[in-house]
Amino acid sequence: MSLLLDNQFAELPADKSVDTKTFLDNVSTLPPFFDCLGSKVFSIIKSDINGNITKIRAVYDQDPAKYVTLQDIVEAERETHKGEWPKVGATLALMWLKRGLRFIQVLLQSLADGDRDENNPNLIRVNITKAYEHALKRYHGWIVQKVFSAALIAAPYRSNFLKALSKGEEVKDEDCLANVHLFLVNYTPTVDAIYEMYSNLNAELDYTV
Ligand code: EIS
Repeated sequence: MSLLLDNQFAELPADKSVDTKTFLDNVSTLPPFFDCLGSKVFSIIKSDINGNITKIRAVYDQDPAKYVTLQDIVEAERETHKGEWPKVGATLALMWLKRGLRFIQVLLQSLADGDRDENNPNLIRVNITKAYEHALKRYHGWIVQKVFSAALIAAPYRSNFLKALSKGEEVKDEDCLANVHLFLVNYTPTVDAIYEMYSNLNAELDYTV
């Protein structure tokens, strides 16, 4: 059994709009996964991502018929918050959430592609570092980059990580990675679509935390 395939993301429609409810249901399945990673440092990340999801859901729940797609929310907030936007509300929460989602995407893709440190084949630090440099590093000042370094040291071994993705069962690497690959089929276009929306609406910010 594969944790990822139990939580397969929905296929995007032709106009690449992301249905808010389906998206929230899909991403809500990701945070519990952090619990099987062990170290406390992952609880910081889990609560940050949970906070983003809660914020977006709170806006959606106010008026589900109005906020059918994620773009509906971002555009409505642009009208309501004017000067403060986009550093406000669900727009800000989704801006950060999509970076965490991109991190996960690049990490999984790198594992599926077989990127490895030949000297330490059971470590996934090269994969994690690749994901971090791609998705998050430029938004982090030196203190948060130090938190990243701590997370890197606490990162699980490759074998344990793949086992966690297979819900604790011993599954052959190639079977697990085939599932990762399948998961990415809908996941990657969803993350891409959110990035594209932020770029089209000029909603992206590049301040550091
Ligand atoms: C945002 O956080 C809030 O999310 C947002 C709002 O408050 C805004 C205000 O500016 O700030 O400060 C947070 C930032 N979030 C900004 C930092 C949190 C800790 C980050 C630690 C870095 C660790 C990097 C990852 C290392 C992981 C190793 C993995 C080993 C397996 C399957 C693993 C998946 C890991 C996924 C990691 C995603 C990290 C996401 C961090 C996002 C971030 O940088 S609001 O809140 O608007 O909702 O109120």
